Amino acid sequence: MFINDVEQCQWIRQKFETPGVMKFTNEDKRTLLARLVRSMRFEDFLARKWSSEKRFGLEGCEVMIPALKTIIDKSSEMGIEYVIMGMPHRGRLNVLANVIRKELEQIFCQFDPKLEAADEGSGDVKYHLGMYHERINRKTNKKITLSLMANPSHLEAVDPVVQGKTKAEQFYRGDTAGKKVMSILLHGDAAFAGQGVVYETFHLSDLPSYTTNGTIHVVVNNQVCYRRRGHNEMDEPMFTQPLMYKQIHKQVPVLKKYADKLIADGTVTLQEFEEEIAKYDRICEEAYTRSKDKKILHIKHWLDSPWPGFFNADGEPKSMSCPPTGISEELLTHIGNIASSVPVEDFKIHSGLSRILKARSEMTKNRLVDWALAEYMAFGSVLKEGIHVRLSGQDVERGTFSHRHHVLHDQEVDKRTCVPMNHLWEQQAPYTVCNSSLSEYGVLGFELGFAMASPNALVCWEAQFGDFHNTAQCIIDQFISSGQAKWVRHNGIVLLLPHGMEGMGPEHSSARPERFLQMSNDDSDAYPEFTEQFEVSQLYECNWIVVNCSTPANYFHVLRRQILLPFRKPLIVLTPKSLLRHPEAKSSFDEMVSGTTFQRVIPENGLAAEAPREVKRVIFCTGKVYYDLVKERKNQDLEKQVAITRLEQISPFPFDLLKEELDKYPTADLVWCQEEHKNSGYYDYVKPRFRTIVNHTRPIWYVGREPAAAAATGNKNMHLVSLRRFLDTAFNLEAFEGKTF
Ligand SMILES: Cc1ncc(C[n+]2csc(CCOP(=O)(O)OP(=O)(O)O)c2C)c(N)n1
Repeated sequence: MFINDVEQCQWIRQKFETPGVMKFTNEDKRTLLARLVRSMRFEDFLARKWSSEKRFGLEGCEVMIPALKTIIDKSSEMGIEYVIMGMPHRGRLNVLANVIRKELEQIFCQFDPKLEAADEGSGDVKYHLGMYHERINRKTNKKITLSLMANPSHLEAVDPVVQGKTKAEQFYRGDTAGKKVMSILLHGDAAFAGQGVVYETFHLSDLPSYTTNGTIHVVVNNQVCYRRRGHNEMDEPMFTQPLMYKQIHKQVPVLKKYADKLIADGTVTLQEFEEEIAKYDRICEEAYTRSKDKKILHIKHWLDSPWPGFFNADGEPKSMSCPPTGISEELLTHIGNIASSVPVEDFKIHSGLSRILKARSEMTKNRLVDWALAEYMAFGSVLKEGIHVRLSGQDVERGTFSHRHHVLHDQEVDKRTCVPMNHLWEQQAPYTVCNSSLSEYGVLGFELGFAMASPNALVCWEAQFGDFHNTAQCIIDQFISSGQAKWVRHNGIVLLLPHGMEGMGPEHSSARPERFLQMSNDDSDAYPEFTEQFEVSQLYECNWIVVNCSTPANYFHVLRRQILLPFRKPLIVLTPKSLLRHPEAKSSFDEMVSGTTFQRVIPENGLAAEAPREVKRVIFCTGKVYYDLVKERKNQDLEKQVAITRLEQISPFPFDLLKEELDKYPTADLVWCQEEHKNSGYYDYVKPRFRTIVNHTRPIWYVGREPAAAAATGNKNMHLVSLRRFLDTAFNLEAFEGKTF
């Protein structure tokens, strides 16, 4: 091991190399033996009862259990109240049983294939589930909370999630030095060495808004210990490692070795040792008998982050309504004024920034917002309601497109900064805006973990450009899209993904909305029943919400709705780039004041809507292409003939509002127009759903770019030619004449 810090080297010398430092008292030895008994006999018990089940046993490294228990004892002694753990499958049931102390019958009944699941969702295998438990630490007699986080098979993916949750627990307790909450991460040696996310997670350790002030890493190292049964109990390691496994089979188990030693030196008697074994075996047998009485499996009993008080006693949302998201004119003006000012004395900002703040001030006076100001108002208003807001990602403080400027930098005093959002009111929740390290997998995992700790925080992660989210794909697939289905765990994280075809090349263009939509769980073929609660129940049923707002006001509303809903769902927002400065992409306060709401669909409201029977075509679209379409329609003088309706919430699909829109134009042909290539964007998602609404009686024609392998062209001219071509088709009212569908 190479460490170039003298202080750290001295620490290791003192703690590990001082002669006699590893000596145990007799009491320590007896405790160690009793813990080894539990560790080994638990594995033996499972092996006896369920010999043909995969358990990912700990055999060969049983000492992990006493080691973890010692770490926890010592931490409790030093004042730790909460330990958050992440680990792979090997030895996990043993950790649950003997470290966290989950009731054994709850573990054993997971082996019963006949038990029905009581909770919604599709569940997960037992060695992935999480756990939360408050107990008294026997050594210190102090209360300690232990939580093991649910995780997917993907080794090490849970590491940043554990860190994020740990940071959040520290943050909400004001534990700035990490003296009360800590994390322990367990690793296999191969995964620890090979998985890049381990290093992405380490990398966060020195950043103020990400540090957890140190983590204990335990590497289960098969170069030192061994796996008696190979990867799992169904494996035959002799196939590939015959000589090594001949040696392994000859190994005397550590419990026997240690017991023999302690019996020989008189620390325990053989009888005491045998009684300890008999006692634990009896505990297992009794729990096994009790587990037989269980009729139903409750995955909710395996939650690693319960949110006390957020749901009702049955674990249901306290209401089923979308609260109003508009706010008073006075609040809008107040936030607008702070957003345009420098709320501390003697602080010199850059002249370019002065211009931006001046423009904000003008907008506020004129009762207008652009994207940045709408976001300011959304965040600022929820802070007033006591909701912590955290925005994390690369360069988020300034904003990749230099539009946000949430942190002001004094031009004359180095490192002097000011966050006006934290100066809104005397009494407000804190706003955390933090530039992350250059990582997506690690940072998105971290924010997801942060969002898990409390339902009363709006946690947003912004990708520098939307396409970079794919280096965090594992967090999206394994946790965000499916976390609730697998682990009944809600999460309200917001992903802000800059998206749009601006002729900037194959990268930086697409946040790949098609991938999010493909993973959305709403049924394309089922015509839903439009009850009064349709809008909110659709949100409750879905696995995540995907939106692409075309106006700042709608972005404001969707951010507020996210935190005001009585349940939590991940929100994927395709955010704009050029629209950030587009003169038309502004909203009036009128669209944000009390009484206004998020518009899932923005129907045509111009000339075409006045005489719908005269309309020849309805173009449905989402996001930025709307502005290109409106301009082109005006150029071609087709405002009476062509209606343009915007889909703002793409998933869950607003069947109800689109049905109204389709019914309104019974004789028009229907077009879906997108700027993305045909095999990307939204088309594959919206097409079957539109067809379901019209019961397959009317076609929905495609207008947009051809299918392509790369997300966008690298040639600016080709970009403009293809834009011209599809705009021409969109307004060619004969384009689909005589075509069959
Ligand atoms: C990201 C990922 N890739 C591959 C696998 C498949 N896999 C499961 S266990 C394992 C070996 C892990 O070895 P090690 O980290 O040394 O842990 P051990 O099982 O030896 O305790 C592999 C490759 C996985 N679960 N996750």
